[in-house]
Amino acid sequence: MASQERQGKRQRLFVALDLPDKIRDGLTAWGEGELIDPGLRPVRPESLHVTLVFLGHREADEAAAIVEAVRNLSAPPVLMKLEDPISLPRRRRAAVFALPAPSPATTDLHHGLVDKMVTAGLHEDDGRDFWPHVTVARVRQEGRRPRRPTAVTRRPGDLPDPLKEPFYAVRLTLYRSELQPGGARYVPLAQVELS
Ligand code: 2AM
Repeated sequence: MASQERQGKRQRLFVALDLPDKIRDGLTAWGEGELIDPGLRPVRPESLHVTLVFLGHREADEAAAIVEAVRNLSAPPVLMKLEDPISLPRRRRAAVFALPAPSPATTDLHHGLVDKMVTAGLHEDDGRDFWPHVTVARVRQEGRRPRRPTAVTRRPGDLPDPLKEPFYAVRLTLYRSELQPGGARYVPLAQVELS
């Protein structure tokens, strides 16, 4: 899949807010103590982000137009904060652990970005509610058919207080997601500093 995508075929794209290094480092240190259940696959430090718009699999010409559109964006700094981890889906066995990131500025940015992309013919709004969050770990699958998430007995504990202080997201990045055996790798294609 990844090599096919690199050969100019379809690319899996999304736009995200990047977290400041201090927050990424803090989350990484927290994860080293808390994301330790063998059933968990912690997200790589460089892959921690808040997805703003998921664009799905796109042809090379569309991807080029999206890169151009993102390069021409400008956005003010975005204030956000993180909350203690929750698991999803809510009433079934955990498949992912994520930190809610409630932030009116992020929600405004999401809607503004969706409007621009839709107007430019680069995206179709799926109408789903936007839920800003940082995914910190995915749960390994077990069994063959049906596959289901491994039971996680050592659930991640709460964040330390300094990681729950508000902070500004540093940039907006268009990523290509390359699916690999060890987990997805995200390649930045266009970046906009928020200032
Ligand atoms: P997640 O963190 O909630 O899993 C790359 O896969 C990024 O795009 C991830 O942040 C992921 O969100 C998000 N993503 C993947 N599929 C998506 C979908 N169908 N709708 C919205 N976001 C999606």
